[in-house]
Amino acid sequence: MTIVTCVAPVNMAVIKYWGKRNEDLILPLNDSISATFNVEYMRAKTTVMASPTFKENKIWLNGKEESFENPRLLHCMKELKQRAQKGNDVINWNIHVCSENNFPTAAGLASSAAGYACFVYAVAQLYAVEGDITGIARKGSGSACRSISGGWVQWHMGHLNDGSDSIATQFASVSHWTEMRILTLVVNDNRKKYSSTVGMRRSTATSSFLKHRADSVVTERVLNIIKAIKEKDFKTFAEITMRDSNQFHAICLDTFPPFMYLNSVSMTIIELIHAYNDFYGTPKVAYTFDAGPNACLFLLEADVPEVVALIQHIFPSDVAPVEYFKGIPVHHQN
Ligand code: 2P0
Repeated sequence: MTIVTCVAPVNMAVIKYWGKRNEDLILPLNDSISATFNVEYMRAKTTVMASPTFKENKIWLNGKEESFENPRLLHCMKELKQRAQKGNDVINWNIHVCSENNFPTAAGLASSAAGYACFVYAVAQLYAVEGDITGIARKGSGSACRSISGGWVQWHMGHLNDGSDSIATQFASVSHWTEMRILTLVVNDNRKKYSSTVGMRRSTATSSFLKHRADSVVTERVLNIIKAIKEKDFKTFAEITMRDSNQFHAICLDTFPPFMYLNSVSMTIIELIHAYNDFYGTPKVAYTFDAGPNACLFLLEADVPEVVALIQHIFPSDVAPVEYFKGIPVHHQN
């Protein structure tokens, strides 16, 4: 028997991926940019065992057995086997996979990203796959390609029909902006009503705002936010991050029929952050929300104590909108 265990971090997009131009290959309508969390705080952990005695492939997610006959899982397996080192017997053995997250699954906290990144990374180790594997992780879940590298990552939409240039690359390392912190505010850890896959399919089919975003907005934003991150220009970074989150949620409302991931607590957080930034006359905190009501706040280390105190004052524990609350340095380990 051969066993490999890996951990992969959650990533949080500051320029959002929303909409595909090819559903089978999971090719996005636009580039996206993300920060990778510290793997000690929010991560998936996956153990893959391969044995010639296993009669079939099996997978358990957070202790519950799930079907291995999942087209995305099978797609990743097929590619990993094609890329495996020749003469490696392990690829002919069945595998058992156990994966668990240390944060709410499917509550808009990028659980599928960390999960697929970890699965692909672990099986790639088992099969001694060399070279880029972000394109394989992408076929499990689009955003998973951004959880293979640490630090600050760009997922290039690519332009080739076969998707071979739709990969993720790191453009700034973990140690580049050491003062950066992320606070995660868990407003609600229920499973979301509309999965990202279904939501973005509906938006792609019905939202003219999404088309405008992909054609005329994102390219410039990507260039500007990369420059801001490289220059540690928090003001520009914060403004682009908040605008891009807002545009993504506006597209959800522009979808027909519309849907909304934010709730009233999310909206209160948005108003609070703008009031706080207005008080200082400059952005001190940037919010961003994925496909759920939970907030991610980006801020600099020196401002963490005051912002934590403010959040705890506005949302006292009896209301408890904040269940998971930690200063998270942007960081990554394999
Ligand atoms: C992102 N999200 O950039 C955006 C922002 C959610 C909102 O990537 O269909 O779970 O598996 O490719 O990767 C969630 O999308 O969707 C996502 P699929 P995925 O992080």
